[in-house]
Parts: sequence; C-alpha cells; structure tokens
Amino acid sequence: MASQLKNLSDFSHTTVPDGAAYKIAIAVAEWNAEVTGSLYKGALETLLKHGVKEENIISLAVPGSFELTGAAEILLKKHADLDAVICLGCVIQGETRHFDFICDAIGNGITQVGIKYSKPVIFGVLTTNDLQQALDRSGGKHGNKGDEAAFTAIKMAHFLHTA
Ligand code: DLZ
Repeated sequence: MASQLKNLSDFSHTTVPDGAAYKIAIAVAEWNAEVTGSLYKGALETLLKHGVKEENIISLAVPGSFELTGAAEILLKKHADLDAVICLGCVIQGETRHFDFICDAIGNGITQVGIKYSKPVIFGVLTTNDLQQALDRSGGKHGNKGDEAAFTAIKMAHFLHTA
C-alpha cells in the first residue's frame, strides 16, 4: 500500500528535506538589483543551510524578470541533471500596463517550462506596488521570498525523486 501523509497539521512550512543530493540553478533578474540581490543572498544561504553543495548550485543573472522564462528553459535544456530552477525577480507597478504583461508572462512562462521538462521551476518573483513593499519582502519586516523560493525548490526536488 502507498505510504500515507501524516496529519497535515504536523508539517511545518519550513520543514525541509536534506538537499545534499540535489543540483539546483538560480536565475536572478538585474532589474531592481537592490531587491533581487537580497533575494539571491537569501536563496543561496538557504540552499547551503539545507545541505545543497556549493558545487551543485548554478547561479546566473538575466537582464529583467521577463527573461527568467527563457533562462529556465535554457538551463533545463543544457543541464539534464538539474533537480530544480529558482527564478528570482522583482517587478514594481509603474504607470503603464507593462507590469501586468511582465507578471502574466513570467507566471505562465515558468509554469510551462516546468511542465515541459517535468522539473520544478520556482516562482520567486516579487510583484509589488512600490519599492518599499519589495524591500519588506526581501529581507525586511515580511521576511525574504528568496529563502522561501529556496526551501520550496528543495522540497520539490525531493518530491521529484520520491513521487
Ligand atoms: C522594462 C521593465 C520594466 C518597466 N520594469 C521592470 C521591473 O519592474 N522589473 C523587472 O524585472 N524588469 C522590468 N523591466 C524589464 C523587463 O523585464 C525586460 O528585461 C525587458 O522588457 C526586455 O525584455
């Protein structure tokens, strides 16, 4: 009989499996670098803290968040042994509809890439009304979405190998 989950209330949001066996890529956007640099720092530290080996982490920068989909596709095509890709970016609402197009494109794009390769592609993109909201979520009063993206990547890499 298939193993069953424990009561879901036993699971902590931050209960993370050991990442020692996994190879994970991080693609980070250069737009709003003050924010994305902190997201990247959080993600990298979290991967290392949970056992992912430094030599098994690939880090690459792309110009803007729009490029994250293409980056995830290229990474998964070139590195067949990757267990997950983390996409980090920060899109801040402006006066035009650019924000909506970029956010929709990234959300749909990285979902499709994950499905195409049957690999976890993690959405670590802040979509905020202003810079302060982004700072609050990249190491400020609301934590760091980079950390969250990293432990989600390890959990989904574990899922990939145990499902
Ligand atoms: C053009 C643009 C704008 C206006 N705003 C952002 C943003 O807030 N965050 C971000 O990551 N990128 C932005 N970009 C750049 C686009 O993501 C992309 O790099 C360009 O449209 C070129 O494809």
